[in-house]
Amino acid sequence: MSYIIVTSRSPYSYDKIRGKIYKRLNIGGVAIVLNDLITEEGGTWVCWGDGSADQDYMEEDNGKFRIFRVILSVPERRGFYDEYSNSTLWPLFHYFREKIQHDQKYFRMYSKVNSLFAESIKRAIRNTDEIIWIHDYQLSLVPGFLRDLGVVNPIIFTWHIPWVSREFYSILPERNQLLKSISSADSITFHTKEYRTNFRDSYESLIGDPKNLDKKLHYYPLGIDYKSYEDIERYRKLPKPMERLKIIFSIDRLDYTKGLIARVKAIESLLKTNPELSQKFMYLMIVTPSRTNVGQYMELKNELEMNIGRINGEYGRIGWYPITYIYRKVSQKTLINYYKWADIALITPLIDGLNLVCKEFVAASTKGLLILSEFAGSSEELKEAVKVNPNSIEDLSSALFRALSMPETEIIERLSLLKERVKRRDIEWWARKVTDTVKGKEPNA
Ligand code: GDG
Repeated sequence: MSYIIVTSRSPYSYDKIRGKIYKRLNIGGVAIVLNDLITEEGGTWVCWGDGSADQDYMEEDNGKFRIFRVILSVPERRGFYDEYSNSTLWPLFHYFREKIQHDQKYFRMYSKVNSLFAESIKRAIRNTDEIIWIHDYQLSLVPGFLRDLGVVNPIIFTWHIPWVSREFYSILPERNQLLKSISSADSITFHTKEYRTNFRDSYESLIGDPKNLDKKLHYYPLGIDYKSYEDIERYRKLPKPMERLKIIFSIDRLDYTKGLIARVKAIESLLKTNPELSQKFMYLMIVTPSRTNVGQYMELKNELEMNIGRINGEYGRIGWYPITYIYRKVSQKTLINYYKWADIALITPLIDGLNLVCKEFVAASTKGLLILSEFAGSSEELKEAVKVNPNSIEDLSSALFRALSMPETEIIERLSLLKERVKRRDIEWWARKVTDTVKGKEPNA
């Protein structure tokens, strides 16, 4: 069964630096399994060619599969990606009403770019059995454009972020266009039951009877490549001065949905109410640069760093700071090493479609405790984590206090139950579940 995978991000790009061409790999998370699937089954990957030399590789055959790249102009990139995708849809689908920006001209650009994707997909189709698998909120109008172009192939549309309640969704001026397009796919998959229900309710209140939709709507939480986290040995020992400290760890993209400010304030509150914990732990906070062209993200960086500076200034001692903050991307090997070092993973998004970091920590750790936000999509599955309301600094701080004094036997018991579930529902399980939803389906007449 051959596939046409459609994602906004490419599996790899080409950059030209001082006259030489370099290949840049973008593989991570979902892209790994999509790469495996298409390498095994064959097909075409349609994506945005964002590398500086990608225009020379618009239609490439790498021997395993083909890549068709959509090349965008600077205004197209801005309207499609920075503005409508990341300044309208992203805050809307994460309930950040005050951050939603809207401008018709950016929607027109988003729509134009989605139609460019649809045209590229149509050129890629070699027969009507090929399964077209489209991913995420940047490409919500693609299924509708494909049907308008007369494409009859089975289409799967996977939504990776939350789907909000019908009242909140109704804020979006283009609410009907998105719903109609997505529902022209043959299978629509979400990470949780709640997002599926919200989509159905939105459809019912804005478009009409959702009866015909019911058999198309599914929810399968995304899994991880479990073995790649479990099998890697810890390659560096904990540095000597850190050995006597409990390590609290987190890694997130710099994003206002991730609850970063409340988290550092919880560290402050923990030290304020429990001064005896001074010099007993270290919070290793890795924050990865993200969407640096969007103004709101840079404001958040300033606010976060001001808070960290203030807290370290107030509670630090010679040779010890409560928060070790790193603002840069780390290698996969280093990340797995940090997961293995950690006594506590503090994963507390205000809202998250799923959150893969908590699953990766569970796979890599042999001793750690997971503190997880109730509002992460993965919270439903990861029952043995210590659950917190990330909006309450008191709740976060008392969960940390409890975690720091939890008996080792309880931590290990929780971890082994979590491991069992994350291992069983891994990324292959997810891909199989999702693709099975259209297997054996006739092309649309
Ligand atoms: C969206 C949804 C949903 C991060 N920094 C580094 C690094 N990472 C890796 C993590 C993890 C991935 O990036 C982040 O995934 P999350 O799921 O935690 O969050 P989002 O990026 O917001 O993803 C989310 C996801 O889509 C998938 O559907 O779960 O809810 O928001 O894999 O490990 N990896 C390395 N260095 C870094 O600096 N190596």
